[in-house]
Amino acid sequence: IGDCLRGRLNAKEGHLHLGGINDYVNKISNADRILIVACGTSWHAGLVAEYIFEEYCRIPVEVEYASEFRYRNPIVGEKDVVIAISQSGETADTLAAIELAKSKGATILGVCNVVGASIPRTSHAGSYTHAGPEIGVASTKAFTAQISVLTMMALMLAHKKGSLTESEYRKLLVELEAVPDKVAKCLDLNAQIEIISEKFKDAANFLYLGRGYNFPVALEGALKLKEISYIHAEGYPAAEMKHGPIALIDENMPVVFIATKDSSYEKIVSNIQEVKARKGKVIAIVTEGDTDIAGMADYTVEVPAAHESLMPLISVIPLQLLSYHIAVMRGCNVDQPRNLAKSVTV
Ligand code: F1P
Repeated sequence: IGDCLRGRLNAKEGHLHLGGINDYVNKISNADRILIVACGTSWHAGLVAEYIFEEYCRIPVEVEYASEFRYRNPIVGEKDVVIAISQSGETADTLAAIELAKSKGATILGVCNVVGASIPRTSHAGSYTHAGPEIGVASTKAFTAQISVLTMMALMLAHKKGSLTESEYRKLLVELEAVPDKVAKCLDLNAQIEIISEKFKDAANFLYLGRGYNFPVALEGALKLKEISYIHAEGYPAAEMKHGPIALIDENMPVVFIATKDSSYEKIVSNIQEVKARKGKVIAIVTEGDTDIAGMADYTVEVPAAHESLMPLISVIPLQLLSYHIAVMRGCNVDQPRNLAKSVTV
């Protein structure tokens, strides 16, 4: 676990350093719940964190859009721990949400890219991502860096709390250390994804579907496409497809499935069959060597196998590349998309 979480630096409110979470382990372990507040891509990272914290730490987690939370009259108290996730550290809604939670006595942990930004300064503790600010507007490395940090926090907490055994903890750390090489392998998929992008660059709509840990990845894939290529895209939990989006599916609808081998694999395979039965065009992100889905989907992109809780770090990469290539082919400025601000401060 990185220096950022060892709590070597003294966390003090209003200071540059976030100081890790060491001093807050008891507080978090005894919290009534963890409340995650964020916007946009950071909110999607928060959803992944919800699954991870609940799985390993067995603490209830709620994920709220900061922009909703701040304007209602939420029930927050001293036994709540709030995690604020923000690339820029300046997002006005996230800042207002944590000020509100703080005024009610909650403990605030920041997860942020930009050192010394307003959100880390307002937080009691937390961690920088150590990834540096995004160069462009749309968050990409922030998503993976935020999830990495939140995963490290959850594993450390679960280990200290005893909800993960020593051997499970060690095994997950080894899996986590293997992630960078797997991400590098995903970047080698670039040429293949460029070819797929060419086929779909003129689509009017896209649907992204995933289950479990890959559900937030579906949301993030859709958001990236919207943000930089201006194609309407929706992300949905695959199991919810039958409650509405299935009506949209015909031969003109590209459906991106994030269908890596995990505990919901069989179910997502049947969702792919449902889409194919309605002539939808399926692009599937699958685990290396998966020939079953390859026989059904129009296009498959193979990513390295990983523990299911770490898969978002890997499965999001081909989706980011897909959005990038489609945007470039449509002549969009991927670094400075229209109407978007790098940090939304009002
Ligand atoms: C949140 C966010 C980004 C998005 C865009 C607008 O920012 O919604 O996810 O890509 O740049 O802002 P932040 O709180 O993570 O800085």
